[in-house]
Amino acid sequence: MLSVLFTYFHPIDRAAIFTHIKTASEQVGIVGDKNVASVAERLKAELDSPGLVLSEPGEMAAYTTDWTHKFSGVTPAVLRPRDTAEVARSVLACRKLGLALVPQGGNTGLVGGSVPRAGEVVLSLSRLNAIESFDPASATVQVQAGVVLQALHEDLVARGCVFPVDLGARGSCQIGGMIATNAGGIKVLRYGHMREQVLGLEVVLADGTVLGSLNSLKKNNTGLDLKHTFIGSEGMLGIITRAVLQVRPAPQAVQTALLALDTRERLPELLTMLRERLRGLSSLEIITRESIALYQEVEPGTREPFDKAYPACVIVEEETGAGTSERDGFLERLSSVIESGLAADAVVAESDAQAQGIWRLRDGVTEAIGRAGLTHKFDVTVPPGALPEFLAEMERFGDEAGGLRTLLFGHLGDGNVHVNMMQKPELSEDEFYAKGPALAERIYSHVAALKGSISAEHGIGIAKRDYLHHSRTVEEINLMRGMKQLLDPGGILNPGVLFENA
Ligand code: FAD
Ligand code: 2HG
Ligand code: ZN
Repeated sequence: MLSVLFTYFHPIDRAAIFTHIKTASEQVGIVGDKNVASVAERLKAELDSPGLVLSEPGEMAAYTTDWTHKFSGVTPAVLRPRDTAEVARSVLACRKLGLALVPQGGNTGLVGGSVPRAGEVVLSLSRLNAIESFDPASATVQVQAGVVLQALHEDLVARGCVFPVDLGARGSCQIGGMIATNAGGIKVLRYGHMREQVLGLEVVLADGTVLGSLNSLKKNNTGLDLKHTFIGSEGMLGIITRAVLQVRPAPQAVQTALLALDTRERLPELLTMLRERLRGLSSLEIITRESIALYQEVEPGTREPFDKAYPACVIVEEETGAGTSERDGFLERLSSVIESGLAADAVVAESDAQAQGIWRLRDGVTEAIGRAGLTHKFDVTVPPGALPEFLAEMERFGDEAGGLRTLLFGHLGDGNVHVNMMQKPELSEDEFYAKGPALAERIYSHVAALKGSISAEHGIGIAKRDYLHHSRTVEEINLMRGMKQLLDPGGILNPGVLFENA
């Protein structure tokens, strides 16, 4: 049965969530520490520019705890340069004073790489927030690193273009942070990760050198493509200050539907069929029952999207041409999926507002997890054929660990499952944390045996560095270490990220 979606989901105030997180973060240990205070004073003396050096605990609190509340640390100062030259001067000042630094964008990273760990200075890119130029002929945009993703999306609307990377943290995450983590999101299926969008970069290196590599050509085969060294390097090889990005023409129409599945066993067949039938498939996301249940608990009043609670729902989005016949084609294609028995029911959005209602459920799950409590987060890829068994195994691992609630959702089209194991009330904070290493080892060994990846899109940070060997060979890790040594011999850029003591 195909039906049309009305207002099923309760809206979440995204801004309030992020504000809540920032005000809830705590600043520890700075006040009264003479050494720390003198470091800040020395930085101020080196960097004489209004608003560049923050050192008041209240001003710095938002920069020292991450979005998950799992990672936080102390810092003597937060540096907020306004342009590339000030970033370079900040790096040189830190070098001179023997200080390490943590580059920070929107602080929405989920692997602990964006906040200080051992008294590093935080270097925030937030004030480098200009969309500098747009070139319609080459379909490129040049931006500073601190541009917030949503601001770029909004800017491009009037130009009839889109920047095709999208993710739930769009209101806070920054282009520089997204490049540094090679962010994925909900449109990788059609458009790829950040890596596929970046044409050129400007990067400040650990010795203060500005590496201007702002290529805007699609074809430029002139030796090593250095930008790839920094894409996904998580702030440990250089500080991204500018980027040239490819943009795409805005799709003429976007069709969105929510499918209800009465079994997870046939997910691989569903994937195959949707890929085959929906040639403009742009998103394919899965949300399983327990995740929907959590969202409903965190947002009381949220209605069940279907007449009964199915084991899983799948969001399908297709980019099509405009017009009634294109939309009818989408409905026909979906009907054939339901007739095949691979989906039990579907609701199709009749308007942008209804499509947003569907997406609110998906974004709301991540936000609900962020608000509901402490979570062990795993962001893995497994071969799509292994998905049904993998999902069941994760629930078993969670149950066997005890005191944990297993929440499964993610980017189905990429085989990317977000496994969140959330603290149940009966578990103390210490007990919850104590379960982390054994659980991680168990999950990552299982993922490695399936030839999957231990980090699909969030990166390694400090949260996963002990498990990197499950997805990378010794030779690969050694080469990465060598690159770190070459580019940052003093180890001042984001030490501890990717490798311990790097
Ligand atoms: P930060 O968190 O500030 O930093 C992340 C890392 O990049 C750190 O190691 C930091 O040192 C480094 N860094 C930041 N800026 C720079 C710079 N200019 N130069 C060098 N290094 C830098 N991720 C996905 O991939 N897909 C998703 O679907 C997704 N959804 C999310 C939904 C929510 C609600 C949240 C909270 C997070 C989500 N994330 C997702 C994770 C996160 O949003 C991404 O990793 C994002 O790319 C981080 O950007 P940021 O600006 O917040 O970076
Ligand atoms: C998402 O897809 C993010 O919503 C976050 O990548 C996933 O919280 C998570 O585990
Ligand atoms: Zn994700």
